[in-house]
Amino acid sequence: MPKLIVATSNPGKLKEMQAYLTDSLWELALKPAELDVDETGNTFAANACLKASEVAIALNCWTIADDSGLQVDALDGAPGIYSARYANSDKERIDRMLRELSDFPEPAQRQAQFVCAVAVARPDGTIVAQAEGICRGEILTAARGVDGFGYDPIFYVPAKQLAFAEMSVEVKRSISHRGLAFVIIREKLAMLSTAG
Ligand code: ITT
Repeated sequence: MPKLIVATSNPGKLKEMQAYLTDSLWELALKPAELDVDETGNTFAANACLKASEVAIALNCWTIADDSGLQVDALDGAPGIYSARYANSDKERIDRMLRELSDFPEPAQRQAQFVCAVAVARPDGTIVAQAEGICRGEILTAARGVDGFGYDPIFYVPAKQLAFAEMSVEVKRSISHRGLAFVIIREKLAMLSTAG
């Protein structure tokens, strides 16, 4: 079974990525914590490619990376690729988001989407697979639920009538940005596993 490095330092993301890659014919391994990549790209896809490529070269291993974030319509798409840098902790990021939307109380004014770009690099750093997933929803006026990570307690999906943090792992996977991106990337990884 070929080895695949999962290039993330975010424990919540890591848990989902590992769950989505079980039975994928790849043996998963973690990126060393000290190996960090500067996210200098202008898009989710560019940053996912940078992370996958640089970690692949550093370790000489097949690598998968995810770049994701929240785009809020009323904030012209912010924080977007800067979602991790929006504040210093999940709680502070959520508090800042609720503060910035305090003048927009109606659900119609709080429309948003999560985006996830995934990239797979060969050991020489060449990108060999990419996928993107989007999940539309709205930003709640107060946190709800205890599951998930990051912005999950304030991201509500009307189709499920639940916040991400109120969903089971299976339900979040079936509709989330990351779940959708991984449906595509799993298919590509299945084809690549024979070449690994
Ligand atoms: P790596 O780059 O090491 O993977 P990171 O946390 O820096 O970890 P990103 O740059 O992609 O990752 O930033 C994504 C931000 O969006 C971060 O604050 C996440 O917590 C948040 N995020 C991404 N997917 C999410 C999800 O499914 N639910 C809640 N928050 C999410």
